[in-house]
Amino acid sequence: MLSKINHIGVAVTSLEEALPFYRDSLGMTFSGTEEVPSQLVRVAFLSVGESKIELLEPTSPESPVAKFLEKNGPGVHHVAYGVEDIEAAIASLVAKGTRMIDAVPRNGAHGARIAFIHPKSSGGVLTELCEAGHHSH
Ligand code: CMX
Repeated sequence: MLSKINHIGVAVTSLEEALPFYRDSLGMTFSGTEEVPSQLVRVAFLSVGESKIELLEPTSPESPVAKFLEKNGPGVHHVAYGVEDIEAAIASLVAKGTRMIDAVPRNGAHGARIAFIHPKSSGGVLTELCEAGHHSH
């Protein structure tokens, strides 16, 4: 069902403050920032080989990432797996009793379609399914 780890999401208070470590100290390839209004975040993608890190900055106090930062401070926020067919993946998980945050996919960065599994159903690890868009990461 899963093709690979698509990216790892990292919650930050400021993209500008977090970027130099990943881009300059670690030397990862920075591919720009994008606002994802449906998730109330601004994201930056950095790649190393075929793996990616997604830095997440909240754009509103209502953002799930703002709540996460309040509770935990900056750090690893979610793991995203690539899927070929997100509706089929959701249906399969629901059939196995998994609690989805998104039973219907929503739009993520880079034209991807995404759906989150509730951390209560995945041992405390917020888990994302990610079906790549045409011009996607
Ligand atoms: N990882 C693990 N657990 C998490 C979590 C995270 N990133 N975020 C929240 N939780 C846990 C909380 O610790 C809390 O656990 P307890 O009940 O044991 O205390 C529980 O989930 C509920 O958290 P909450 O702070 O009360 O917040 P909400 O219920 O309002 O929301 C969640 C929780 C997971 C439903 C919400 O954060 C969500 O919908 N997340 C998915 C969307 C998202 O994060 N989008 C940003 C990413 C954008 C992108 O990649 O494009």
